[in-house]
Amino acid sequence: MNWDAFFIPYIQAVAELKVKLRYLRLAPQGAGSGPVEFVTGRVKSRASIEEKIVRRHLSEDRLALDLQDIAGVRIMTRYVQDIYQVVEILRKRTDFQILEERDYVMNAKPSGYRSYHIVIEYPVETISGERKVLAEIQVRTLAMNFWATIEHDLRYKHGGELSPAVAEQLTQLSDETFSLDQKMSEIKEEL
Ligand code: 0O2
Ligand code: 0O2
Repeated sequence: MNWDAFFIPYIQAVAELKVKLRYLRLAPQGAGSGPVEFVTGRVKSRASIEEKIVRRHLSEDRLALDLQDIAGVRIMTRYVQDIYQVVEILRKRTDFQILEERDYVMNAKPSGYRSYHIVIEYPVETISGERKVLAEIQVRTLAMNFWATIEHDLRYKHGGELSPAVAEQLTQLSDETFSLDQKMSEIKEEL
């Protein structure tokens, strides 16, 4: 497997999507701020891909089809309602095609994880012509990002597994974080 060549279209896709999606920080009228606070992106590491190949029994020549998040972009919003505004905006775009949507905002994962996931097919112009790659866009509030970042860090530092007691604590903290998000939304709606 030539990993350097494999990664090229994904590196390009992440770089392009970051530049394009960062414009959502601007308000539609061009003044003030839009629904987005900040945008980050990454190409999945080779080690992380190899770990997934083993865990999910994937075949190397089907990776581009079976792994939807080799290219990953994250859009952070301030309020919960802004997530849905961003999703609406993304649905109207013509520079990529949405293949799948997963709402883990209203349907949190058992861990407590919340985020809106959109899998897209994004065309990149390569030396050998157009190549469509899959990319995953995660849309979440700052609070959801705070929780997911810490939880991911703790889990990673403990070999991917947390004790049931710690996992339970984190799930409870996710509920508290979401309650904070909902209170902030209410204040915004009231003003
Ligand atoms: P700005 O306008 O200063 O925020 P790059 O593509 O090189 O710019 P890099 O190093 O690849 O960025 O990292 P990544 O993870 O894609 O994105 C990092 C961006 O997220 C940086 O923005 C950070 O400033 C921004 N960021 C991270 N945490 C926060 C946060 O809590 N609030 C805000 N507003 N931004 C955050 P840039 O690129 O420096 O642009
Ligand atoms: P990383 O390090 O973020 O790249 P699977 O990929 O099998 O776990 P599925 O259904 O294929 O699950 O994809 P899903 O659940 O739509 O998206 C998986 C990604 O969502 C993860 O990528 C994380 O980024 C995020 N995610 C999902 N569940 C959790 C969770 O409980 N905690 C945190 N912190 N993030 C979560 P990766 O590949 O696991 O990791």
